[in-house]
Amino acid sequence: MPPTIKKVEFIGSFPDYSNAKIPHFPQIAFAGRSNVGKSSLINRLVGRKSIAKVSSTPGKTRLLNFFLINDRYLFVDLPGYGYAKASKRERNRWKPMVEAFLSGSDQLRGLIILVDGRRGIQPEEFELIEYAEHCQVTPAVVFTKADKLNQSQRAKIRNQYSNCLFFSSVTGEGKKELLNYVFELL
Ligand SMILES: Nc1nc2c(ncn2[C@@H]2O[C@H](COP(=O)(O)OP(=O)(O)O)[C@@H](O)[C@H]2O)c(=O)[nH]1
Ligand SMILES: [Mg+2]
Repeated sequence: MPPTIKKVEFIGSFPDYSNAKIPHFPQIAFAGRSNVGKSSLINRLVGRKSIAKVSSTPGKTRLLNFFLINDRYLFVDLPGYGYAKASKRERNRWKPMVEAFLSGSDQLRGLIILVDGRRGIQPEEFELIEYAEHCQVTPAVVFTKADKLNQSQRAKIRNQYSNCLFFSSVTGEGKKELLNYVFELL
């Protein structure tokens, strides 16, 4: 039977994983450049229109956002990076915050790294993949905004990354596959 998300509850936004209010459940984290479509993907994945705020100001979400799924898993929306207008201080804060979470959480089962298919994987994403592996967290890359990709763009990505996943929050493409993948990790 395909996995379904029946219940979603926003737990809160925290700067780290040490907060007592965060229940101890297996976690899947979502990371990506600002504006990559992370909030839209989470909303689409859990079947809620705006549980993860689709921000009109990219880079606004600067904390770790925790969502309780089906009373037994946590989805963690990590802060976006690469926002051009972010202050230097903000930019410098992102890396230690995310790395502290990746290395410090004993509940993390996987890191989903979102990449805009039109931009491709950049140095920041390669670094994230390496850091996740270093922390024994399984990384996976999902190419977002698939509805904007033509056949040749898709073919190029497929040739480079044989088991890549395409996702569109507009058409719902890739939702089933990503849910299957996430529940396998959990
Ligand atoms: N065409 C298309 N646009 C998308 C998709 N996902 C997000 N967007 C748009 O991209 C912008 C950023 O989306 P958002 O989810 O806020 O990105 P975030 O900053 O990564 O959380 C918004 O204008 C969305 O409407 C998608 O799958 N297809
Ligand atoms: Mg967002």
